[in-house]
Amino acid sequence: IWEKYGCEESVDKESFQKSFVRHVNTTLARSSLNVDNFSAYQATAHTVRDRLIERWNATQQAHTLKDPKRVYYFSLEFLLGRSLDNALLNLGLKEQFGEGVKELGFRMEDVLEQEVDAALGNGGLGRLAACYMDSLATLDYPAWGYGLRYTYGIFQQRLKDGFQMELPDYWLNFDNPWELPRLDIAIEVRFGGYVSKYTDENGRTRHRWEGGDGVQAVAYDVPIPGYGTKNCINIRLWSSKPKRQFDLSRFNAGEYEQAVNEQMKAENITAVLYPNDNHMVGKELRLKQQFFWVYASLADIIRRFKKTDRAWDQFPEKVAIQLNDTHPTLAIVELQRILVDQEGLDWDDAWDIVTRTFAFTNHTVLPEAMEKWHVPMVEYLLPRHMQIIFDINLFFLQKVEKQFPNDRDILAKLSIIEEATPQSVRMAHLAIVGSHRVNGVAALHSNLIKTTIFKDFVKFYGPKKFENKTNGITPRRWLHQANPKLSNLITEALGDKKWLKDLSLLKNLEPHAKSKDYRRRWKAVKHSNKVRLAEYIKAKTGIDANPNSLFDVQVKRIHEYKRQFMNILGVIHRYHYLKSLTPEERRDIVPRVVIFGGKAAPGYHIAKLVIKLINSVSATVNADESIEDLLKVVFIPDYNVSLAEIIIPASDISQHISTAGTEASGTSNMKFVLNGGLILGTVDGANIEINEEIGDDNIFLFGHLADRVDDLRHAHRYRNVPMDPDLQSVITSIETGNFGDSRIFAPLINTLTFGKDYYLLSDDFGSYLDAQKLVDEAYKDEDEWCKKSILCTARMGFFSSDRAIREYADQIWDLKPVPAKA
Ligand code: 26V
Repeated sequence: IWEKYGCEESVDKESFQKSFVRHVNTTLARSSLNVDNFSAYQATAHTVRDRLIERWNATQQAHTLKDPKRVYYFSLEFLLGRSLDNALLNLGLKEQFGEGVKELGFRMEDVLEQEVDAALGNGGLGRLAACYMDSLATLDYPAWGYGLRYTYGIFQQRLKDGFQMELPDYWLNFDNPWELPRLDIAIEVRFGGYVSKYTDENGRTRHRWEGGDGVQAVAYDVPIPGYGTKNCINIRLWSSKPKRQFDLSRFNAGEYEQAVNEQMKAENITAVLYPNDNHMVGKELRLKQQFFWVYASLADIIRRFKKTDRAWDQFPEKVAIQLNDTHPTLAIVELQRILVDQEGLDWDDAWDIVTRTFAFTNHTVLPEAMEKWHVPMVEYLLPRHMQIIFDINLFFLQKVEKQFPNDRDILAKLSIIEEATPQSVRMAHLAIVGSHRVNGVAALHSNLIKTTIFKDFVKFYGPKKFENKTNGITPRRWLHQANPKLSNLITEALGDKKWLKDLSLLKNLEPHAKSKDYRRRWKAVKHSNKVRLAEYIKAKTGIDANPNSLFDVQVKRIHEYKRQFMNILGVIHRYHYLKSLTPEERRDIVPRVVIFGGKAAPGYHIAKLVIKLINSVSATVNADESIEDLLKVVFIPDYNVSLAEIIIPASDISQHISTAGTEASGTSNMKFVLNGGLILGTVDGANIEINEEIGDDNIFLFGHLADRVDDLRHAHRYRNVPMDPDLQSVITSIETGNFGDSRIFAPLINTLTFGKDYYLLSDDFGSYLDAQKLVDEAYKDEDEWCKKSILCTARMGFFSSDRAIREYADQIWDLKPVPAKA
């Protein structure tokens, strides 16, 4: 019977329609008379889901049979965006299903628009995890992601009078066809309790973590299909639920309401994604999320390992765990606890297994983003783990002392415990000590961590433990899916779609930059993408963005270090300049639409003021008829993955202008250039490597270098550095009230004065304006610009997440592909 019925469902148009109708009638319980676009989306999604599940099963079965080493990617954030279009393209079903849905009376574009984003992440770190899952699946690596299934993803952003408002993102309002609930996979996680000591049968002193309150972690699996392979990997997201068993003694004691309330609290743990990006807030619930997640994930991994009856010392030969930033660092402690307390291994043997298992990726050097947890809080929630952390630190510092006798200074610097009141656990230190490899995410960043925040660790371990893995992006979503017209034009030039699996093949586009006809068609694609974005802008903001203008884009989280403030101050400068021109002079001006998008953390007041200033400038400039179409300013609300897919293909120039040394890598810079957009940027993060690949002629770099930053900051603090005069006049203009009541902007303007300007806007403003002039000049020669655009795309092969994942697999995980059977 299994053989007879277990065959794969076919994927032609007719079988799609059959399945669509069946899902409408059964899954949705609707009649054919009652199908709107949303139901059509659901029926299509369920049809695709069925195909995904077949592949998911085949892949997991192949992996179970072969029992290869697996990598587990631990990330608190997976910023997946929408799944339907991606799944259709990766499975190669877009055409048949598109035809099928059309004959049923729907347009695929409308159907795709119905899906809400899975927005379980803040920004770069979460989207990187999503790109890496796409590459792991595409390259047939045996991999799983582990994360949390937040009930509320990143908040939705609305604007009210130009101010950001946050609304809850209740994304699970309707059923989510992209997850497979595994209600049978439930793991009890505990908090609190106490540690008891005992002597075992061999006379050894042992510890046991006992008592405490339990909640359940329930698994939800999210299938991730590879492109051009049958392989389909899994992201397992945990959701917190009350324990099945209530504490009966509480009920008997008449504490019904209290007992029920406590059970309800269990659900809080995975209720909400913390909306901070690059800023640590020491909330107890956040620590609970972290422990809940790593405890359940490790229990799951160990259950799988134990099925194969191997000795513990083989664990690192079967399991690699990548820590996406410090958020999952407690996994190091939890594995040590399991091995020592539960499995009875000696401390040193256990620690050897632990350190061979873990590797750690650092994503930021900003001091305010470094995770630290107060010792009393850790002690109260996780008493045994706190003891183990102290022991890990003790044994580590003993080794440090041996290597550097009588150097108290280095002990204090390297210690996992920060000696303040109260003491804190420095999670990055714990992650380094418990991992065999530490990596940064772009060449400059990886060097910086070795010479700044982790330099004392390099003294102790030597440089080899620290390496670089430059980030990458998936070309499937960020070109093929987001920019289908460009994708087709590329495929036509290259003869086939192989480039989607080997992005280095894009280099064969270079000769086409010389073809006038190819350039014409390349330009036409960019133009139609700009028309699409202009329509979106009109619909959402009412602003007319002329697609014949230069589209200048900065979309990313709003943060002082990313300097959206500098961008809008530059816009004001441009506005004044335009107003000073005579009609003849104006004829020579390239019209610009300056587009902003991005969310500010709800508690980050300065970032929120930047949004307000952008909207105030937008209101003034757009209403000023005297400058006509020469300048428009747009803030697109609620920037997210789906919006990025519309915005990025439509940009002529995008801005990546962080203070040198502060943006670890950036990944949207890669997305823009891959789509033939030029970049205006500082010498920071991956901009530097992009420059190396695409050449000086195709990028606009400006500003001070990272090695100057300390001196410049010092000067602001202790000397009277005059403000750049152009910047001064822009500030004066704001203060005069040209953009509304200036009093609200005082805290923002104060960041530049009073001896601060921590992000060095004044120091870079002159060269920023110069670089902008070069952009204006270059854009006047449309044909030359188009050549640059083609060369940009052609030279971006290196930045595929496939390349990045291969480097991780070969150099950190020692992982080999295992193709699922066709
Ligand atoms: C840090 C923290 C600190 C504690 C509170 C919550 C929270 C949430 C996220 C993070 C991660 C911040 C680091 C981050 O997102 N870094 C970005 O990582 C990208 C991928 O490597 C990189 O391209 C960006 O340059 C970097 O800012």
